[in-house]
This record gives sequence, structure tokens and C-alpha cells, in this order.
Amino acid sequence: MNVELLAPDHERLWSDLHDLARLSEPDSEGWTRRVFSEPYRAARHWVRSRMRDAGLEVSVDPAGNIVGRLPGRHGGAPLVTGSHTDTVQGGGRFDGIVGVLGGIEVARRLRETGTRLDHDLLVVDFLGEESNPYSGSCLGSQAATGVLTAENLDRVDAAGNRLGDVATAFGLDPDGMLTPTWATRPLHGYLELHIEQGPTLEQRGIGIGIVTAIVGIERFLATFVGRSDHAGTRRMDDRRDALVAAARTVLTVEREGCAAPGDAVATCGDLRVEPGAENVVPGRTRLAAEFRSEDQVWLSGVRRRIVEEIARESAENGVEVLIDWTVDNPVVPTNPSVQNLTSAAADELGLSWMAMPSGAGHDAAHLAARCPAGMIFVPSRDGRSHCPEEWTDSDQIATGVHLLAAGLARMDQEATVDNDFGPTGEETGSLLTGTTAER
Ligand code: HGY
Ligand code: MN
Ligand code: MN
Repeated sequence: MNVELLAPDHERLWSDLHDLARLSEPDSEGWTRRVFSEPYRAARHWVRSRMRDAGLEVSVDPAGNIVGRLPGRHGGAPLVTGSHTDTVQGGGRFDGIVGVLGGIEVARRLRETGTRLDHDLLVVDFLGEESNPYSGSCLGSQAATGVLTAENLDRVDAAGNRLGDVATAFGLDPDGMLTPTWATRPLHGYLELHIEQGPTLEQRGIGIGIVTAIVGIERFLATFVGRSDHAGTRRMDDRRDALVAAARTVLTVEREGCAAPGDAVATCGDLRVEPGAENVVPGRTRLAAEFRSEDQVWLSGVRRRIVEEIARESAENGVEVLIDWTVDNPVVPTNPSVQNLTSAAADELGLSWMAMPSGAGHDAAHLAARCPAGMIFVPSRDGRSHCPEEWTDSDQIATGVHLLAAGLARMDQEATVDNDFGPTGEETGSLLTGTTAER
């Protein structure tokens, strides 16, 4: 198969990206399309119509994911690509979107060049990949792979809305979300195109990242309970200040992250103060924090260490603390065969590439539990993401889409993608063990 032919139509891809970007909360900074919101409903309608225009058979699976199918010669276990079109609050135009539009463009190019894959190709817009109060993140890929539970459906958001009810109001079937469509159905393989959301590729002047692992994420919500008091009459040695206790935890979390091995990170992203008045000693605070690393040992250890530290510090301030761990995603290595097939395709296209971990979470982490899965990164300008400044150049996206097509084509040709031996019977080592093949 001459994969040069599968090069994407730059203008069409770029025009799609900017058409979709129009569907955002009108008065938000940057681009905001939160799961279950009206802009998100409009975006899913737009995605379905673009999939149909591309000649795909479009459906919404029981988990709520939009699935575009391009029939293959022999059918069987499908090849899957895709990503997400929901955004964070005040986010950008590329995170997730590049993978969904890239998958649609690959399908168009296969049809326009008369290239028939052996396997069906499914292009998926996964429901709600971004962080949510119900299941942590990745609602649609969790549901499709059997991770979402009835308990998740009963969780409520800050306004007290229950996931099951919100999904029903959005037109989805909560019972369907508990039917793990892809937990039993065999999948031939999964390859996702995504922006790096970090600075490495740009700093190294490399056009492609081949992801070796997706970091594990531990996330907690800590509630500090002290005592509200008059700020003018309560002596400093007689306070139970819930904000001071939370502030000490913020510094403890930061210390953990700075002392951690490798690329591990630790972040406190949200702090709520009650009653939140300048003349009242805060009686209650709520702090959201998370830890990420590709080192599972460190990640598991930090959970134990930080609980003891927070309890000790809070007690010194006469404050009680309740910690609820809301996300406990393990480190997920990508499939070595998929890494090697994708890097071979990058070599064939003469692309510069490097092996690298993903510091962001992705739907691929859940697909990896169900089939040989991998990811391709394209650069992010200044490493910025989850903000209006998020940007990737048109030609960088086109290069990523071209590699996505070539990587999927190679996976399609493999009898089983999990094949550990190449045509000569040599063991195809993983990029995990090889040197970073920067070209
Ligand atoms: O938070 C993440 O890593 C992803 O962008 N949802
Ligand atoms: Mn994403
Ligand atoms: Mn994101």
C-alpha cells in the first residue's frame, strides 16, 4: 500500500477544525464545550454530519460514544481510532479534536484513494474525556470498556445533579452506559492522534511523539473542617483556621512533586473557602489535588505518605481533614507492537520522531486494557494546553494525520497486532527498551 497517497487534505482538515471551534460557550474565555452542555450537543451533531459526509456509517453506541464505521474487506475485529471533542473550561481548539477530525480525514482519504482495509475502521468521538465529578474522566471510554459502575451513575456534581439523570436529559441511556460494549467485543487495535500538551517535541525540534506510556493519576478532594470565628476577636493561638491548614497542604503537595523521580508532577487545582469573607476565620475549605507519574511505585507511595503528612499538619492547626481519593488510574504502557508499527510508518514517511510518555490522561488508557493500543503526538506551541493559547500548526497536524493513516494501515496488515515477532521472526523490541530513536 502506497501510504504517500493517504496524505490528508490540509485545507479541509483546517477548515473542519475551525468550523468545530465555533461551537463553544459564547461568553467564555477561550473555547469551552463541557460534557452534556448545549455547545457539546451541537458539536456532536456536527461530528455526526461530518462523519456521514465522509461516507461513514454513523451510530451512537450504548456508552454514548459517536462511532463512524468504514467497512473493511473482511470485517472481523475492527481497527479503532478517535479521541474527544469536549473541552475543559476556557480551553483550546486542538485537545482531543485533532484525533477525532484526523480519524474522519483518514477515512475520507481511504475512500477517495479507493484503499480498502481488511478490517472495519471505527472513528470514535468518545463521550466526555475531560475531568468530571462523576468518574474522574473518560466517561465514554470507561463505559465502553466496562470501567463505569452504577455507583458512578449515582455520583453528583457541585450543583447536586446525578450523572444518571444528566445523561438521561442529554438523550443517553444510563443502563446502556453500564453495558460494556467493548469489554467483550474483540478489537484489532487502537491508535489515537493527540496534541502533546507539553513542550518536549517543540523544544527538541521533533515533529512526532510515539507514546510509550500514559501516566498514572491519583486525585483527591480534601475537606478541612475548622471553626469560623470573628477575625478581629479570635486570638492567633486560639484559632482553627481551615484555610491555613489547606494552604500547608498545598505546599506539601508541591514539595512531593518537586522531590519526585522523573517527570512526576503534583498539582493543587482548586480551593474553595467558606464562608469566604475577609473578616471571618475560614471554618471550612475544600482542596482538589492530583499526582501523576509513569512510576507506579512512587505513585502508590505518595498516596500513603501524603495522607499522614496532611493529617499531622491539620491537627497542629486544630483542624479535621477528610480525604476522598476520586481517581486512581494506574500507569498504562502502550503496546510495543503498535509503537513499532507506528515508528516504522514514521520512518517510511521520513518523519522525525521520538519515544515519550504522556503526562496527560487519554481514552487510550482504557482502550489499552481491551486491545493493542498506541498514541501519536504532534507538537504544542510553547507546550501550552487547556488554555486559549493552545496551538498546533496546520502542517504539524497534517503530518500527524498522515502518520495516523500509515500506522493504521500497518496495523491492518498484521494478522494480530499483538504479534511479538516481525516477518523474520526477530523479536520486535518495544521502544520502551530501545534508545530514543530521535531522527
Ligand atoms: O487531564 C488530562 O490529563 C486530560 O487532558 N483529560
Ligand atoms: Mn485530550
Ligand atoms: Mn484535556
